[in-house]
Amino acid sequence: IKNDLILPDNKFPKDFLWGTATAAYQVEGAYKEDGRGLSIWDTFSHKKGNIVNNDNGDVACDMYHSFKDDIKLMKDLNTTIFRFSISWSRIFPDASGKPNQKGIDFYNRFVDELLANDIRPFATLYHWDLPQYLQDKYKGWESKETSKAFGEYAACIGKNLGDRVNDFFTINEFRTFIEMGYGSGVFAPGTKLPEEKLGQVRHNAVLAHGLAVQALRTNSKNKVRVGLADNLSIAVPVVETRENIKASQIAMREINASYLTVILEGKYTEKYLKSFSTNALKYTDEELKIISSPLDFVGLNVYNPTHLIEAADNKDGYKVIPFAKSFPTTTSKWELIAPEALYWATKHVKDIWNVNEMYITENGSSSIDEKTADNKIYDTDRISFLRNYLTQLQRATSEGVPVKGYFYWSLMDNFEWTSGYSVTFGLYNVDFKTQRRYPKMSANYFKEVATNNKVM
Ligand code: GBH
Repeated sequence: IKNDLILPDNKFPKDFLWGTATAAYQVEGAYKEDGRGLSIWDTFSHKKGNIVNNDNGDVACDMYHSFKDDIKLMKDLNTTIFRFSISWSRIFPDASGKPNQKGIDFYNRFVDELLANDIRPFATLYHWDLPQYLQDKYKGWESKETSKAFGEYAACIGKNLGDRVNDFFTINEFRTFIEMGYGSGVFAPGTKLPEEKLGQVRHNAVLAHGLAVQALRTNSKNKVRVGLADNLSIAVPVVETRENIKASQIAMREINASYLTVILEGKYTEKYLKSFSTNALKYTDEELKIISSPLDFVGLNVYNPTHLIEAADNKDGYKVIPFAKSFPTTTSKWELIAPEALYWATKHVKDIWNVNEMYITENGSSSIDEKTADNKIYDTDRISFLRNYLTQLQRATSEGVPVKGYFYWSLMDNFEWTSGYSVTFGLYNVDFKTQRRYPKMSANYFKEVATNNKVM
């Protein structure tokens, strides 16, 4: 064996940031503490039959109490950024419109602890836990009153945290909480609306995003930076020919028409508008301006591609190719393993919309995470997943795609929505009886990546 072993040269740009992510309802627990009001996810998960094993987030990872220790885990991983979400119903528990100081104090303590540990906080304002009173009073996102309330909540967060938190994401994954919460009804609040009515819900949510961008900027003491965390639909050229790549760009604008496209372009595509009958979608030019308020960065949650695209000589300019039945997935059937989604998502966003700062706000794998007799978790499938996805992200950054940081989903196992605690994404395993955390082998892997700033 020669001594001059040449190691793979797959570094990320210098200053690239590494971190992990969580969301309030999935980790905090303490659902009645310090004046927190109920959210639609409390109501939904307390109803029998909605969640696997009838699990709920009443206790979850109890991060409300354990955050100091959990921040140590972030340090152990050598990460320097952390993405968390704020529970709206801790801040505005009820219809009185009065903010709850104890809720604000919790996030003050949490943020101060992150800063004391040199971890830069990235706060998400909405990760699906709508205050129940807004659902009861206005049918939640079916009404623009909820969009306005979101603007007021953002103003309050700006006032209270905007002196120490510099980076905000408004809304996490429009597509998921709207299509599943108000379309198929399998997520909270469990509403089932026809497509024709869903357009208004989508519009009200992107309007809320725009109002929050403005409110955060005007109410924060510092010059805060604002973006969103979108699980954009991802068009991948089925074969990477010039024609297919072009076609996938065309597809990309269309399949994201109701969220990212309108936010970045300030208008709905013609094709999208044509899918509604006259007056089904109520909006004004003024609202389109608010929706497209300039952003500092775009966050992308990337797990799987949604469309495989081939060039076609038809009116759309592209053709959608079906996913093979045998397409590989993680333990979650929706999570098709296609690392190139990370490359194409970021490259398309740069090429189509000229976005010059992006973060991967979520990416991660659900695995079986079986424990060996000596209590170890050799989640080698998660390591392989990460290596392959990060290789594609490195491919993008090495070509100049401006991705500045990556948040692994998730720091630790947590309440995985309708799957309850049966599906795990964490780098740390959580024993939900004792609340003890155990590093999986992937935690060591991720630490190597963060330390060396390269694919390992
Ligand atoms: C993200 O959603 C969420 O932001 C995060 O909270 C979540 O924990 C993480 O991913 C892992 O899931 O069960 O077949 O009906 C990712 C997009 C959309 C994927 C909804 C799961 C449910 C499919 N998610 N989807 S199914």
